Amino acid sequence: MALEKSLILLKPDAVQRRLCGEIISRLEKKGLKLVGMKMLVVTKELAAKHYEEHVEKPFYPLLEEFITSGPVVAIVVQGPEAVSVVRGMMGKTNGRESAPGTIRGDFGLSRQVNLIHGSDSPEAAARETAIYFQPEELVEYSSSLDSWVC
Ligand code: RTP
Ligand code: MG
Repeated sequence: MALEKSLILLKPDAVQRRLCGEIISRLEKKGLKLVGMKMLVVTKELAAKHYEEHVEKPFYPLLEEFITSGPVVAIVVQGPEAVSVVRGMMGKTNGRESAPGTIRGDFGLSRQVNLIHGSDSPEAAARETAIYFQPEELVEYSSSLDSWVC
């Protein structure tokens, strides 16, 4: 069982719809530990770095417009197999196809405006975390809950 970190963005629609608390609450209740969090507006340059795999795709202009349209909350969570755990909690990309019980399945109907980003591999998590956070902005702490929820 690998202890992993995952980089999460609560996208502009989550902020605009006042769903950040709800989503963070789900992550915390699952047992994931918050080890970094900040609010920022994603610039076009940052968007291109983050979504470098998509820059040449036909949907990128819309993705860029959406992700830079307002503030986001960037979060780093830590936990056992955190990357796949978070991806499971997010649901499929398209909210219409996401299962009930997932974040996108419960709160969204869109393929693009879909509330949350989560790293899709530990390597992506390391790359994306370095885009949004300086090393000193991440915290390390032990918690008595660790042994109960992991
Ligand atoms: P994310 O990277 O944001 O966690 O989402 P994902 O893995 O579920 O989906 P991905 O294929 O990586 O796409 C990145 C984001 O681009 C937008 N998108 N729009 N209009 C479209 O066809 C389309 N496809 C993707 C979504 O915001 C998606 O989350
Ligand atoms: Mg992705």
